Amino acid sequence: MAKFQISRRKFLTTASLGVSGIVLSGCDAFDSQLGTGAALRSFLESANNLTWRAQRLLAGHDALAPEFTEADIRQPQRPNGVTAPDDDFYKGLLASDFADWRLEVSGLVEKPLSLTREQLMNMPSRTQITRHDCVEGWSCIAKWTGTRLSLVLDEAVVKPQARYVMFHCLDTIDRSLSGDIKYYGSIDLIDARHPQTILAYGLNGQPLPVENGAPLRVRVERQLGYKMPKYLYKIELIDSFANLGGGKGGYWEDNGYDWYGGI
Ligand SMILES: Nc1nc2c(c(=O)[nH]1)N[C@H]1C(S)=C(S)[C@@H](COP(=O)(O)O)O[C@H]1N2
Ligand SMILES: [Mo]
Repeated sequence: MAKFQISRRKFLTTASLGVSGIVLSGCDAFDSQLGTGAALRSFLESANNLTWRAQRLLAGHDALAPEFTEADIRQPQRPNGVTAPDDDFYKGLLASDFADWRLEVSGLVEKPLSLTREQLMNMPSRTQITRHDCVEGWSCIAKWTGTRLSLVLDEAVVKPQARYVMFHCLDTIDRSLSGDIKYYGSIDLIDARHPQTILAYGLNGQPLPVENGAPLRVRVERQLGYKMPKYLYKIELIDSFANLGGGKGGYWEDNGYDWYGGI
């Protein structure tokens, strides 16, 4: 991925939303404060219990998640979930440095797309230093570079009846008797068009590593880590997710997590 370039865009700084007032510098900064019953934990849990609608009312559609500075990046992004897909198809793509990988955009669009990594990287990029909060109770600040999802959606021309963006991934997250399940997840079009929602191919100034989702992963900065699929290969515009998987909109949602994982 010789063409990767570090964007020189200015970083936005805002502390207007999120767990404001709590300064975190590394991935483990949360841990000591997250024992059961700890004040921070119950604060986070109640914040997470705010409904999707309530967060939208309080924060507005386009309110930005806090952004940080280079100095706040203290360690590599902690890999979590699947970190080395053992799917043959993925391994084949990786072996040729993703030359044959494509991002497919399909479903309720006027113009289905099939984009190479190069085409995505040639679109205007956005770089943001943000904090990743995992539902398991750790956080990590890192610098992400990618293409705004809204630019890709504009290119595909979303049909008016579309309501959600479904992300399909290349990694098998679960092997059950009824078959292998690949990671998947969805967001609505408001979050999809949010200025900080990007399809990231760069992490901390380097090509996105395999453990963090190479060649492409989603960043949805106002939600928890499980809402940001790695190993992305297909974006599907849909009007309902009732008939996909367990019907709750994503792998973790089908296993009990909230569909709106607001922070
Ligand atoms: N495809 C895929 N995406 C995924 C996961 C996964 O297992 N597979 N795990 C999720 C969870 S729970 C978290 S916290 C983040 C971890 O991203 P990281 O490995 O870059 O820290 O990815 C999310 N996206
Ligand atoms: Mo997570």
